[in-house]
Amino acid sequence: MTHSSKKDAAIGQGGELHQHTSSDSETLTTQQGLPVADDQNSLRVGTRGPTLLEDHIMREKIFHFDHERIPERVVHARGYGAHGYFETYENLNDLTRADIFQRAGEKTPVFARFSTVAGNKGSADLPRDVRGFAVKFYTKEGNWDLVANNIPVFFIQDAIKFPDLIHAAKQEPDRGFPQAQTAHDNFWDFVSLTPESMHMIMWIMSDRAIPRSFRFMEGFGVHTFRLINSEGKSTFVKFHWKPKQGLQSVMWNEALKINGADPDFHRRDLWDAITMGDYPEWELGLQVFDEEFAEKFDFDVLDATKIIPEEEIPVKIVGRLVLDRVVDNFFAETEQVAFCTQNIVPGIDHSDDPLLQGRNFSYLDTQLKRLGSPNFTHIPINAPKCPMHHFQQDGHMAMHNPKGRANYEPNSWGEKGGPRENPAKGFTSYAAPLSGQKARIRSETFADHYSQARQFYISQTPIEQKHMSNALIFELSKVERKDIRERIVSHLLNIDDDLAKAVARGLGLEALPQPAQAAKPTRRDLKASEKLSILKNGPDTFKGRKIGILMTDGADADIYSALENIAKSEGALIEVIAPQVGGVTDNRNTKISAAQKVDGGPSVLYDAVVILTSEEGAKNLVKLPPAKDFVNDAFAHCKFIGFVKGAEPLLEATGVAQKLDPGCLLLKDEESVSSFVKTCRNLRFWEREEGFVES
Ligand code: HDE
Repeated sequence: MTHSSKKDAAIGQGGELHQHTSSDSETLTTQQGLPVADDQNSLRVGTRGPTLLEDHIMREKIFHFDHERIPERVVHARGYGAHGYFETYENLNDLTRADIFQRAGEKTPVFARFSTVAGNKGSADLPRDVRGFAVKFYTKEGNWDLVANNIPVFFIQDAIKFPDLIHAAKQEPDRGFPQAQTAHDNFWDFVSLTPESMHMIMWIMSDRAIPRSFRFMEGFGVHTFRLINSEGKSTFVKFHWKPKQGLQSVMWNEALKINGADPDFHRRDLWDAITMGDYPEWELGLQVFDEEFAEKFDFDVLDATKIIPEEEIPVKIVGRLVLDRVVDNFFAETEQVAFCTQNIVPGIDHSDDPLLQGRNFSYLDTQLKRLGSPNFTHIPINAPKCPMHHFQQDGHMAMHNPKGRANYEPNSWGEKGGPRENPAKGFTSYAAPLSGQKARIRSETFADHYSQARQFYISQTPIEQKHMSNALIFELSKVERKDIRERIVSHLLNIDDDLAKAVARGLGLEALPQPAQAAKPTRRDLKASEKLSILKNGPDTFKGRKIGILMTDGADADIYSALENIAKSEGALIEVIAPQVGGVTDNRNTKISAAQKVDGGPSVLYDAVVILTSEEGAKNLVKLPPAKDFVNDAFAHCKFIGFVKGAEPLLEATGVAQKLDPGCLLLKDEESVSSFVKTCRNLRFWEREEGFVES
């Protein structure tokens, strides 16, 4: 659409002056296609009289507006999506007949949506929460939805507990708050009475629950699924997504501040990365195992509160997901996309995991409520991209309606009678032999709730362990009832003594409670698993990360251009923060525009920072509290700080000059800038963390 800049002043029917733009764009119409002459004034009697009910143009416009909202998702309401493709690395026909895995190099279109779980649609991006990682593959044999999370286990073992879990996690029903957080009595009350949640509690109290962005987190299908090959042979599988960008999280104090500074931090990050051509990628990994392994494994592979350590079953990488296109319209795509765990394709099948079985009911059911019609598959984002032929018909908003006389099967209309079933090509469920009594029971093999929780804890680095105890102390300090706090500590005693003691100390408990009674002997000491730690699996590059450069007039032009070039060759971004968004003039009299005014670009929005000021400029920044916060926060959040000599007045005023450490690097020439950017690959200077003593 083109817009001419020619503006005309016109007198509306009511006599008031308004501006309109004359252009060669299309004529504005109503939904019925009626050309609109005046979109500024409703139809009324006289210049100041009542509006007429007859004004169908105004009524249509307001009627439509009144109905713009659809119900938000009951969980995972806040999310952000993007388009891309999945590229198959190799033919997997020995494992599965799924069409998507047959041809190396083939690309299948996908739509992915990332989300938080507990918060409402308008909440912030960085609460402590699980992240959804849902991918719809538009395969040639139907849509396959891998509706995953960024944590490989779940809180509960049986779907019947899901409404209780979610009620407890979301706002308390009388007061309607707190929003988007689990730091309240109801959540901790429920989990303290649900020991099976303890493994998941370890994960959500870790930094996994505050990812740096969607691009830097893993995804997990959680349940065991089945792969079926063309001979009908079944192999169990767990699905993994591994980010090519490496794992990264933020610190809790940082997350709290990011939510204020930029509640859209994660969605903006995804949007920016894709629109700048830095397409995020994940590799799809499979953990495949047979019945024999399932039998001898320490835990039940149908129990969604358990993982299979990668050391026991390595992850086989079979393809990659690339997100390379942002949405054209948030509502049409991200909001209306409907993932259903029941959407599987020939060659993939469900297992008997009771959580998965419940999900298979819930997703279809919830889409009907949310999208209002069983025809939600007619919405383009949900429609398969392969041919579809069926006899389902009518219903609200039916968009694809069959032609011809036959709308049932079998029929004897010959070729005109429409599609026929195809036993050779069609989906068949794996013929698992089953028997048993009908009863509401849970298998004994689901009973050990603590061993893997402990395994997760001991697999973390000391810094990560400290973040976990701090997270528990933070959350439980928001819990009003002491008995609930104590009940959690009694579970922690079944996981790790030091953790339980640290949390009890942090809560000011006078004495340790008795360990929680456990159905199974606790503390089976499992081997630590390297893959469970974020810090042990960080990136070896600073690619895709962002350096915030706090600049003033008179800044050193050479250092700036070195930063610009070296960051670019690393694949990292720089962003200038200045006292005014108009920018600064460097010491060569060149104007450098700023992306942020200093109070709009706090250091929490960057992975590393540089203080690039003249001495005069630094003295002026001392008078701006947000400039001091910029430095103080960067230091407190263990970020690498590059600075020039001129920055000293600001470093002194913040007290950072007095505690400079190897994470603070003086930038004086191209070489020092280069080693600063290389150092940034470590992401944080953790040794600085306040009160942290390496054990
Ligand atoms: Fe979901 N979940 N869930 N969930 N879930 C939904 O479906 C449900 C579970 C997950 O971006 C809902 O369309 C039950 C595990 C994601 O649109 C709903 C149970 C995992 C998304 C629902 C679970 C997930 C949802 C709400 C326990 C990780 C967002 C809106 C039995 C493997 C998808 C919707 C998107 C969404 C039910 C547990 C992942 C109500 C009953 C485990 C990523 O159907």
